[in-house]
Amino acid sequence: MSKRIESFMKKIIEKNPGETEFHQAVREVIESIMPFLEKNPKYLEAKIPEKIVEPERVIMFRVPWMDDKAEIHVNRGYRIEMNSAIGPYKGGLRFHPTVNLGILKFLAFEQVFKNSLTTLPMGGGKGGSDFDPKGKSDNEVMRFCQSFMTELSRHIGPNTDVPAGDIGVGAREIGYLFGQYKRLRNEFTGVLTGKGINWGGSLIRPEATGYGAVYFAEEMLKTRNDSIKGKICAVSGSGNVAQYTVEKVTGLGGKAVTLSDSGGYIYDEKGINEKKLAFVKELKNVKRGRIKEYAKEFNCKYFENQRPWAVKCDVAFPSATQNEISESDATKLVKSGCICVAEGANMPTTQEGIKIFLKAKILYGPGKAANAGGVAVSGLEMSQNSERISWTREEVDSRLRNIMIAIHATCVKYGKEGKYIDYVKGANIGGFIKVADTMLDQGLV
Ligand code: NDP
Ligand code: 2IT
Repeated sequence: MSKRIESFMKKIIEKNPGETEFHQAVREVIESIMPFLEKNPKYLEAKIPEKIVEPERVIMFRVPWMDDKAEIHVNRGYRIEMNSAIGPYKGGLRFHPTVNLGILKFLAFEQVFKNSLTTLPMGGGKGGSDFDPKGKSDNEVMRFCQSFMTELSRHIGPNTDVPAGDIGVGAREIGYLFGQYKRLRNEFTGVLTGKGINWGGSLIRPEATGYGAVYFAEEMLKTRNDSIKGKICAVSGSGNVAQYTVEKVTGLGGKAVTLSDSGGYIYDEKGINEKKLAFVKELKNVKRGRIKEYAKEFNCKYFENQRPWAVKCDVAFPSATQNEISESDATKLVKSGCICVAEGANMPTTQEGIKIFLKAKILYGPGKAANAGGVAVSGLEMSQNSERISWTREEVDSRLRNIMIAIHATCVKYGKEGKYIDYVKGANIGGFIKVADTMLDQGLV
């Protein structure tokens, strides 16, 4: 590996101690764009790589709240405002006990490239808290969201920073957060995306990440004259992204056979059809139960504390969390005949796992390209809010599809190596150029 990469990474590690996920995300990008940077020294001279890894601003704050028994709890809240070159900071909020600065910085960093790829004018950001919504009542979640927004509200705005959902933040949480923002500011604006349909939300936003990941897989398969139709698909997670991935896979004639949560995975050989998916939506979004209950309901296998990558599949859609595909999982997938991986989650594959996919020359679509559909439709929600109008499902879905096709084309443009398309390189260079050129245009900021 080039000396320049190693000395760059050494500084990153020294300056951001212990932030292993952030180091991992930066390394992936810097390794794949360095040959391009060396051919285009203007970016190196202007120190764009050094600037792009340094958040414009990091906000960290106390979030005190009271549970139903009047006991007081204190969580930590964050917002990473990473890069605003091409538009307001944009990116989700994650509520999960594992949340820390390093994880949110990796997510904010990836978001900058992802948002650039969408073709829409959005900068990158990410935020959240180490709050665990599991086992909390609706009232507890509401009080937490109100306290979180009380501080966050002074840092965000429809033209400044526009948060949305991520792990542990869905329709319910966005509602509570929006209500509190409106109350504090006395303003009805598009300050958050993923809003309810009655109060400024966009049709297709709930579906967008999952549908987009499947559209992206379809584009990848098309390069080999193939399609999702008839494909056995392994999906991990059972939240927002996983649910709508399964819905679109089924809609396009594929067969989704797995779903998971932090307890384990279910394997339904017959396929997760529409009726079974309706059960999952009710189980996860309303009852907030465990995926294990699916196995009982539909009499299929449940594997405790395991991930679904040992199952024989043609296409894999990791849609739970970071680093859920290890080197040995990747090896299993390739050996069992998996030809395509489209990442619904952010950075679900370890660096060693990615090397296995690239070496095997399977179709590997990294998260910042494959899961960009969610934030893309968030961008469309912002446009509709600005105009105070709402588009039909068909209009939004067709824009989403065209955006995923455009992202795929960008990956091909910058990632083609002979007959093979390196989507990692394509997404990283494609995402970088627009942001870097804009940073050059805007001077030393
Ligand atoms: P949800 O909270 O709706 O669902 C998350 C799912 O992943 C749950 O099934 C959860 O299981 C599982 N999960 C979370 N953490 C872990 C873990 N440490 N180990 C095992 N399973 C875990 O989140 P989303 O579906 O919104 O997000 C899933 C992924 O997609 C994340 O990586 C997110 O960053 C990414 N993403 C989301 C977008 C969106 O629009 N929502 C857009 C782009 C990417 P359990 O309930 O047991 O915790
Ligand atoms: O990782 C992501 O792209 C998201 N969680 C969605 C962000 C958004 O602003 O819709």
